[in-house]
Amino acid sequence: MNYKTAKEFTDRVKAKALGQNVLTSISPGQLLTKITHDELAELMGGQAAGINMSGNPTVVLMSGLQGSGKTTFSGKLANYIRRKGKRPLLVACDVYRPAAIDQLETLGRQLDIAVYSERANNDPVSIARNAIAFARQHGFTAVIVDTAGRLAIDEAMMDEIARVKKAIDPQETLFVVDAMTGQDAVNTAKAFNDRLNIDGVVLTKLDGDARGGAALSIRSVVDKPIKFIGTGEKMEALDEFHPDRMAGRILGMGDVVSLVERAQEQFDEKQARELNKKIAKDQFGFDDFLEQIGQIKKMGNMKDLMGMIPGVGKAIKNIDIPDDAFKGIEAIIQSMTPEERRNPAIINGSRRNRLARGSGRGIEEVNKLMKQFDEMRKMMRMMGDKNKMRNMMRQMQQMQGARR
Ligand SMILES: Nc1nc2c(ncn2[C@@H]2O[C@H](COP(=O)(O)OP(=O)(O)O)[C@@H](O)[C@H]2O)c(=O)[nH]1
Ligand SMILES: [Mg+2]
Repeated sequence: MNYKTAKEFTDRVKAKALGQNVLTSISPGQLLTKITHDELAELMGGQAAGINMSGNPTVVLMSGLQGSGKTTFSGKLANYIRRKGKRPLLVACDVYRPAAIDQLETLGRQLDIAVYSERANNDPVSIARNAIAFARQHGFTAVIVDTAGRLAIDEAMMDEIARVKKAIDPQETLFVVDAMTGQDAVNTAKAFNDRLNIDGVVLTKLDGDARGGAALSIRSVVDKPIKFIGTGEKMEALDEFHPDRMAGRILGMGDVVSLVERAQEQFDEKQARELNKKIAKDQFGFDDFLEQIGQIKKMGNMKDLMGMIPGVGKAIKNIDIPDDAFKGIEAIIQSMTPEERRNPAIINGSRRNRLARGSGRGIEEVNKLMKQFDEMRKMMRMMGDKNKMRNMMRQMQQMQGARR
């Protein structure tokens, strides 16, 4: 990304982050991730940009280098447009390789979508023009023109596609680019946009390892929306481009963002302030602990929540995590008298035995909880630092959930 864009971006993230409340159930790092995510999504266009289907027929022109996925995408788009109620015609304007026409015709047969080609004609401009006339005559309401690409940008290719565009005046000129080409994609996008004034970008091969940083760079250099992404060779693998999902992918942060959103929904500022006061006065007791657990539980199913933490989702996929991960802790706390909850220091050996019997959880579990709680309070006292403490609590609670 260029320096100016990057600088503006970080300034915006900074400004937003400085004014934020840190919630009890998420860490400042997670909150920052969320802010960064939202700004990234904004940078990539905020909303998903649709395709312009006005015009009868709607004409869409494909452009891009060879191998970027133009022909594949043409088929996917025809399929997509048909689902939107149009009657599409695919047009083979890649006249340099007979195999290219075969490829499009195969796709057409597979999808049961008509393909227009002129094998004896090697002028893409007249083929495209003829195809539009053919579409009008035969009641096709959308025309998708697949073109030839070169391995690198060259003047002959640019000139040819510019002439095709002029001849058919499409509603949409799409630039198709392989997400795996990284920064090269930016230069190519710029070259095509300078020459063709494209309407949108299609980022293909996102089913691979590419994180999608190209989406950011392209957007900041050509300022044209990314409209679709390709996530496979199958004809169904066409997705509308959603800036927010792409931002998540670029950050590689699993679903931290939705985790934060849920926490923000559940967050009760007044409660949090009271909690902070108690901690400051070293009055954090089991009732408060119970309340915290309640807050976490409100956020949703334990396994779902854990799955949103980057790296954890996969690891716990096949592990059975009961939804009532806190059940034991809750049972023990509920067996305590109000005095014990307020002042855990009085919970001696005989009281512990009573709690174990009362909760039906066994003395080891009671001891474990007492120990954890004790450590937690020690930590709070020691640090007197609100943020660090919140982290600790969060970690403890997560640990507790994972172990059970
Ligand atoms: N994995 C994956 N492969 C793709 C995708 N789009 C296209 N391809 C493959 O990339 C290769 C080149 O695609 P093609 O449509 O022929 O590119 P063109 O030269 O621009 O017409 C083919 O093998 C396609 O199957 C995609 O989104 N994901
Ligand atoms: Mg092709």
